[in-house]
Amino acid sequence: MADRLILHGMNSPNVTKVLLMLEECGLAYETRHVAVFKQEQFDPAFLALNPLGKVPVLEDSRLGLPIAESGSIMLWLGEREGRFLPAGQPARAEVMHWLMVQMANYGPLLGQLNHFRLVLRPGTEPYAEARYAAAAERLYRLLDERLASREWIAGGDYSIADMAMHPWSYYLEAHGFDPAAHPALVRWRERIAARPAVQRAQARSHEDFSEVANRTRKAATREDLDRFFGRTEQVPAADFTAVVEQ
Ligand SMILES: N[C@@H](CCC(=O)N[C@@H](CS)C(=O)NCC(=O)O)C(=O)O
Repeated sequence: MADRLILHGMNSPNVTKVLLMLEECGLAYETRHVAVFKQEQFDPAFLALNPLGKVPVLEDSRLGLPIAESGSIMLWLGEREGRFLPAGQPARAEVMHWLMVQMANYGPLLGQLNHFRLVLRPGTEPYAEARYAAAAERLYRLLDERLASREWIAGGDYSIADMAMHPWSYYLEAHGFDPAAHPALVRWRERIAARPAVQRAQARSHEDFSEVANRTRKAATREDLDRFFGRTEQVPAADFTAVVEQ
């Protein structure tokens, strides 16, 4: 029986990473749109696939169990296909290292800056915005410096480390940073964007995962948004004075 792959997702960077890998490997796959602004990630059927209630999730008949977390999905596909994840060391360790750097830092910290700089009205949370802007500045700088002396992030060739980083690199301008000050990052971003598989992945994301009709963020109720942004409980105001003085 033919393999069956189903990607559950939305139009977002963590899902686009997986689309990049599926397209680079030339795999056939189906998609299921999860309308997160209408709380579909909390449907019992979806929570059975990923109890954390987040996309992407990949179902692969060859594996027999659903996998969440974009990084682990990419590692699985790299092993499955024997591509974009080097077999030999130290290239394999280097690719894994940079995949983890992306997963542990770029996704979460740039995601927080999205929230405090792009989602909230500017100036609402100056401490949080400044904290994550400083983290983002350091991360964009790190990437630019790394790419100044190499074509790809790790392992010598285009890999899942590049694919994981690429969709997030487009927040550079939206986050208020100057692309001219990050020339190596921009050149790398353009090299990847020119790949036919990347263009196919972006088209597929747009076609399959665009929020449509009454499933868009605009159609979200206050309750939908509160649940999406984790505002269901009152978050107490923080005073760090005592911690600093200790
Ligand atoms: N570390 C996870 C992050 C997944 C994640 O945050 N997904 C977002 C979309 S990009 C989501 O499902 N949000 C819905 C929610 O948090 O309710 C990964 O890389 O897969």
